Amino acid sequence: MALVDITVPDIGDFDEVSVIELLVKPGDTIQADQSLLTVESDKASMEIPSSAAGVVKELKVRLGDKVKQGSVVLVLETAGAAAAPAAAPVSEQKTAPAPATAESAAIKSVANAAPAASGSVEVRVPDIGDFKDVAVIEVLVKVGDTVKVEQSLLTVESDKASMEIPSSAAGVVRELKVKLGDKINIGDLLVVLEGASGSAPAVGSPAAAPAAAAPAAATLASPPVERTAPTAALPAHEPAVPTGQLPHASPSVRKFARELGVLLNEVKGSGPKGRITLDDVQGFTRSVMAGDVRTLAQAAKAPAAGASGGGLDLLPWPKVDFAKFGPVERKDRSRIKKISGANLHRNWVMIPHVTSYDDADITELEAFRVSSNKENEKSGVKITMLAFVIKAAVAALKKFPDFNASLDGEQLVYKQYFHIGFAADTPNGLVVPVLRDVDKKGILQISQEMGELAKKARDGKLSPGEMQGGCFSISSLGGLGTTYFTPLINAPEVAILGLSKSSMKPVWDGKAFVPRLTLPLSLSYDHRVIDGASGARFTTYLASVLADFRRVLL
Ligand code: CAO
Repeated sequence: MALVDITVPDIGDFDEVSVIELLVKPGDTIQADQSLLTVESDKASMEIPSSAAGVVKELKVRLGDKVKQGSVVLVLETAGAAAAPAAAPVSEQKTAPAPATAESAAIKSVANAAPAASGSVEVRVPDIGDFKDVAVIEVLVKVGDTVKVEQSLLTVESDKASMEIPSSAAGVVRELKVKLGDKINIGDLLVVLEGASGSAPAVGSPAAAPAAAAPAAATLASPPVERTAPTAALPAHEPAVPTGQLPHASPSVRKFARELGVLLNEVKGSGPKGRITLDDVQGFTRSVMAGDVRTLAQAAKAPAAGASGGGLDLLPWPKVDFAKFGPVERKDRSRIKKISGANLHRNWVMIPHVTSYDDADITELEAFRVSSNKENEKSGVKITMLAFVIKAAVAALKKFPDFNASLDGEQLVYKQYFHIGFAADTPNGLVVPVLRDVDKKGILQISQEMGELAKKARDGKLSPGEMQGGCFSISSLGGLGTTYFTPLINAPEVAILGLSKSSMKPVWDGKAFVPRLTLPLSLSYDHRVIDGASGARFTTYLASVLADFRRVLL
């Protein structure tokens, strides 16, 4: 065991910098290279790493203290002999690249701002020390933005440090030459500014940052955003940092937030000058998990609960001891039932269903079906009414394309293919195989493929691909009975047709009641996409085609 003073390493041109964040406390076990504190000058912030591993015995600095190279930061109890000299931590020499100081970066960026076409200036990546192929993790400006000299244009990150790249000139962004994820190097073109008003004035005296002893992480920050009231989090809808301004946080906090999927501009910083700390990100995450706060993304997806009527606010499911009332047997639900049940529940809750009911006169069609089956007896393919309804449904989908669409955010996707799903009853539950390109197939082929798919469904041999890509579904209970029912839409489709058992009904022909074979139709549609009038037109047209298929030729 040895007690070791951990001191501030060579931090380049920084003379005296303020401690703005303490990242460890007495009793903490730390690793070599772990960040101990964040310091900040008026231009840049950086994290000071430990040169050794051990347990923190005593902190020698407080928030607001000024430190410089050689200042003792803390006393560490290490397992072995004394740690490596603080000013040249071994791990940093090996792994940490040397970010240029803010001053040197700004000055070098001047040299890299070159006039392009008249009135425009190309801003390039300044000298960023040893950084090579650093990834763009934030683009802070967009085409049309007016930027000032020194305003941060983007944030880049290596495996050890992140830094902001300042603009060397002022003007309006005419072209943005980088995007998220791009890898950039010194001299790469970043933006073309129009109406550029010249390059950055030199800040301080130029001096090269010593490569070997640079801190493990540094952020070349634009002037910090002024924020006062420190709170951990705030309800969504209000970004904590106004759009266009950069949340102020150290690289490790940024990395932590990114790992959690937290957007820093939604987190209110409690550190000096509104800096976002690790605790702020954790506090924000806890609040979101507890439901006290919604992220902007959540708020955009769902209406607010409470006064506005959003949120289901349901009673818990009743818990009943059924055995108290008589003998019971428990069985696990089948895998298909669990999957289809979850899908049906979502569709029922999320889609505003309307069902319209109609009757189709299929007297002539049934006669044709029976005679066709006789003619095709040898083929072994049996034609059922469902095959005709599938074909008639495609004619209706062509006439009313809204029914062949899907909702995608604020857009409707109109499909130009006609794949029809049909609900198949199997011993394990309901599945919906899909017949492809029905518009290009005849009744015999449809019947044959339907028979094959239905058999596969019953045998549990349908592949996932055979149940995907449907545009519209049909659920036929015709072989079983029922008069009408409400079929549930198979999202992301927007409509489904239910068929019940056909029966002879007396129909008034203007002079007398005549017996007609009547097929009950139940059409459910998504009212967000289809209005009631369209629903009525669809079933009316469908019924008319089933009554006389020649209508599709009109
Ligand atoms: N009216 C009167 N009779 C009908 C009919 C209708 N609308 N539809 C079918 N029939 C008759 C058929 O002509 C056949 O008669 P025969 O045995 O005399 O030839 C009999 O009913 C059985 O038909 P089928 O069910 O074998 O064939 P199909 O093409 O109509 O249906 C399939 C195929 C796979 C869709 C069906 O077997 C099935 O599984 N249906 C259940 C679907 C379901 O569960 N839907 C509910 C989903 S929501 O929970």
